[in-house]
Amino acid sequence: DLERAQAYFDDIIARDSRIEPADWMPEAYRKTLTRQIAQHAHSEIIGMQPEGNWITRAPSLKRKAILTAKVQDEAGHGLYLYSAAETLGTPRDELVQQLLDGKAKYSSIFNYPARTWADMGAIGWLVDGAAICNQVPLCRCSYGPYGRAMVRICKEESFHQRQGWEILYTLSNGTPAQKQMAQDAVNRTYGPALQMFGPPDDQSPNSQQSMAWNIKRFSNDELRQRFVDMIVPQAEALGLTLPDPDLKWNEERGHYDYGELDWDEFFGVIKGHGPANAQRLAHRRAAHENGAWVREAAAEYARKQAEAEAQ
Ligand code: FAQ
Repeated sequence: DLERAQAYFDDIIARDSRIEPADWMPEAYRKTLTRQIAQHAHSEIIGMQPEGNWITRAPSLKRKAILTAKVQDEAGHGLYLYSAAETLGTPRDELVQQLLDGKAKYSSIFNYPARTWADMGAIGWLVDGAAICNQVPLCRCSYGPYGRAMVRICKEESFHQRQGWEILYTLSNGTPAQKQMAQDAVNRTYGPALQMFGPPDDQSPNSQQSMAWNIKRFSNDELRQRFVDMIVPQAEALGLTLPDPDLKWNEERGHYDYGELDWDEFFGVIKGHGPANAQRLAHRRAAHENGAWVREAAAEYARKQAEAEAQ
């Protein structure tokens, strides 16, 4: 029977069709998707912090309203993704607990502090830009609930990227000090944004299998290259430079060459040693504890509703 189930699964993958929650799937497929979707959800929730930190200091009412909306979108993405992850069988409170215990990864990028208002621009342009590049192919992920969640999330990320670009454009065309602030933010964010695509292909243990299962459609390095090719002309339009002396057009390859990234730094950050890891987790734990009464109230309400219905 197991053989038949495996053959059915293999056939769905070979036809580039979709696996749904009630379908049989190999345990390793379930495990890798639970890891990736939960890591993605945690990233959205932890990713609210660098920007949430700037809401009270946004330079105008309009900018404050826009930033508040963006951070709310990230919360929505996180909850949406936890729901997609739950369809694989691990309850949300267990996934959240893994994050609070420091056992689950979330994107390396959110372990860097957001130092100035210009970081709101650089995060929108580069971090959301990298997120879109990585997530558009995930709309075609073989696992139905994840692929469908990605469609809506990508639409919102596109708006996020445009708002970041517009912040940088305004600063870049402002006073010399504002332009410098924009350039400094880009200088700080560029390398870590490129590392969002994950380790180089030859150090990426999951890529090959995830691509064979149609979870990932492109390798980490392929998507990183696509992102670099996309942002070079955008940086020119902004009047800003990218902090990489090796960045240059390669006629033969039809792509931009770019310099080696600091992979020691990357592996340090994902092991928990980045500049803001401890602060991000401490803040998330405090928020979780402060929200305990909401969970208790919701559970009590659900209990009373069920009791009333049973009568
Ligand atoms: N940071 O074998 P691979 C956002 C881990 S966008 C931390 O290559 P895989 C929007 C990896 O999990 C950011 N850990 O792994 C937003 C694995 O862990 P393991 C979130 C990383 O899965 C914008 C190990 O290293 N987006 O939040 C990173 O095939 C602005 C080996 O790596 C997603 O999560 C990293 N950068 O490829 C919010 C997208 N890279 O097995 C707020 C979905 C790798 O040791 C503000 N995820 N690891 O436990 C993916 O596409 C994939 O999981 C990759 C990694 C491409 C990230």
